[in-house]
Amino acid sequence: MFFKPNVEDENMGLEYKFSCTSPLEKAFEKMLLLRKTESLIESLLESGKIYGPCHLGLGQEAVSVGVIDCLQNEDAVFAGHRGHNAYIAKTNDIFGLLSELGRKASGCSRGYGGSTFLTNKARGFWGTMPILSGPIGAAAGVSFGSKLIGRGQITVVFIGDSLAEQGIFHEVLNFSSLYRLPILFVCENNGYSCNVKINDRQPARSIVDLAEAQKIPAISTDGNNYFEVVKATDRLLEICRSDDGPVFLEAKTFRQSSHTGFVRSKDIGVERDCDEIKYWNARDPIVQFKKVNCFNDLHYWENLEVKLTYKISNFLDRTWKAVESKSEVDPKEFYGKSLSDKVELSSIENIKFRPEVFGNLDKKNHTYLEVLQDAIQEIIQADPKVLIIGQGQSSPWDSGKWVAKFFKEFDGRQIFETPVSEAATTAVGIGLAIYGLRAIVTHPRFDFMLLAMDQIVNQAAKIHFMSGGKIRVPLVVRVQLYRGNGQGAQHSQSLHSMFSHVPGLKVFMPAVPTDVSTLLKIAVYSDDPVLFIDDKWLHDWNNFMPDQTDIDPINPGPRCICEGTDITIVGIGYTTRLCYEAALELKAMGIQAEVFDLRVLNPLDCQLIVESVKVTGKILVVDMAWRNCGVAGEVLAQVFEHMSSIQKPCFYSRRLTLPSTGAPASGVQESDFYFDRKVILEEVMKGF
Ligand SMILES: Cc1ncc(C[n+]2csc(CCOP(=O)(O)OP(=O)(O)O)c2C)c(N)n1
Repeated sequence: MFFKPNVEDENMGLEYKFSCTSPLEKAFEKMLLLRKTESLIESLLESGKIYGPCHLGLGQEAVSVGVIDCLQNEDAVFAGHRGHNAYIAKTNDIFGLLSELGRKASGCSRGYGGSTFLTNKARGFWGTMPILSGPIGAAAGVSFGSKLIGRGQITVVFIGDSLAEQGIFHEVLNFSSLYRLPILFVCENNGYSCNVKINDRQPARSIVDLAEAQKIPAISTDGNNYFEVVKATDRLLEICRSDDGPVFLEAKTFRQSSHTGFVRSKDIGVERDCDEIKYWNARDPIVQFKKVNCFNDLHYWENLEVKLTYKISNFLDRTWKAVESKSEVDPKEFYGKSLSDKVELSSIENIKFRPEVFGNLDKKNHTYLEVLQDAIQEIIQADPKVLIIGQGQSSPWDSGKWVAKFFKEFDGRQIFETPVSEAATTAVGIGLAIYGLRAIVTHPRFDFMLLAMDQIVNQAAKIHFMSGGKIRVPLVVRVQLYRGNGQGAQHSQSLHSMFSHVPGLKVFMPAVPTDVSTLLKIAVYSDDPVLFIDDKWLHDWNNFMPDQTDIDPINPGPRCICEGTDITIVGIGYTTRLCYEAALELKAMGIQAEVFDLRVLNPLDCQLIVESVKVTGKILVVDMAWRNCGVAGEVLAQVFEHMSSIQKPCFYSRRLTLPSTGAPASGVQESDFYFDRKVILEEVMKGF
């Protein structure tokens, strides 16, 4: 069903009003509306009136209109980079689309997304995403969320044929089939990826085979024939709605335009095949619609086409004029700035934590691990909207240890064991988060989490920005950092610096046990994605538990854990423990070290550290990770940027980091590779 605008819609006065009332004529009118809108965009591109890449859907209208005609209003739609058709078919928001292409503040993503990031959740269109691997996983997450909440909603995701060449495709199909998600995958197979034919990219088998191999019912159909698309979609949706499992449609079609832009005869530097274009033009979806439907009265449909074309063209002229009159995005306004500046928390007053929301003070004499276990149990029990998904959650060892005590109680309700699919699991977490749940995705190692880098950096960290602030991603990615134990170079990497580089992603790395509880709660109730680093070498730490009642949930920066005036020492994760122990020894030697736990790596606020260096004139930053382009260097840089305000000259500044090599697998080499408290003491003494 087409979306019916309600009174709250922003662009109501600019709606296209359909003339046709019979379903067939209306479908025809919709296809023409899509065609004419894309043609207008093509000419606006040519005249330079709109900016940036546009992947036009000319020639592929029957797929979007056919599929979306079979949906209910409340069903959710995602699409990829070539998403204009699906956007219009689901929302009828042509003003929002054209404004977005014109980078106007009135755009559906407020001018921050452009052609490839369109969103209008109020009308059931959740998003297009320019990275090919984006929409499929987020759609699976929304579908998972709707299944858990029991809304009976179907999620549809439009993908291109090249996605079958990407790992995420197979991971998401596997995940969706396993959890029997109510999702319809629509592969618009137009035979090309940029200028490369499908036969040069994939072996001779059907894309449908890939879905069937995952036990997903699938149909391949003529995507240029509206009636065939509707027939296939109806059949698949019937299965999906009754059986609650995923279904797959391959719609064979052809794009009449080039990959991007307005020159139809060219595709990324090569001429397109004229015979092929001619062949497909004869099978144009609008031509086919008239032919199939003419009942020997082609004349009637051609007349209707002329009338509708006139009406649509007038509407588009008016709409583009309205768009031109709107102001462009404010060049000085960046949502990203506020993203990296502070934590924004959702209303949490209904969630009862003990003894208060932030800062559990009853955790004395417990280890880091015990505090972590207690905190996650408290969160899960207090809030049914919090979900944990990830590898190893059902195992009481390693990654699942934090939920082992209560796993059975919440298994399949709030805690889910997942396949070994880092990218899909993270993508599903993103979908759950944008659906409105509080998702915690957990990864057993940083090393494995690299397979989800795309989802974390390209999707989770960007969606709020690219949607012009319209979509929030309240996702926690909990990663376990585990070193040593002979695990070697692919199971021991501390990659916190790499992730701290990314705006839009907050990075928490608590060390002090009390903070573990507090920061986990802040992470879960932050409206933006947070990487929460669980440092396994701290799990048994219980000998230092100062209360901190004044933690600022909006700006939880570094924390001073030991006061002193002779040298400033900064620890990061596990090294905070070593620095603290070193400070106790230094005290006995008459040196008063001021020790900080950096705690929050992004946003990084070094103000307290700067103040300390003003007094001590000496700083040592200790990071059990690589030196080059690392957080330790960033802390020193921030201190030096404030040098002018440092009264006493800073005559000693050092970093203690790991050697620039992979972690060894041999125990003997490990004890040389990882430094201990004594090495910190030696470094400190160089400053005296
Ligand atoms: C992960 C990723 N790799 C590469 C690209 C660059 N890219 C954008 S569109 C495209 C072709 C996609 O082809 P297909 O999926 O068949 O969709 P079509 O463009 O034909 O509609 C490519 C390679 C990208 N956006 N994302």
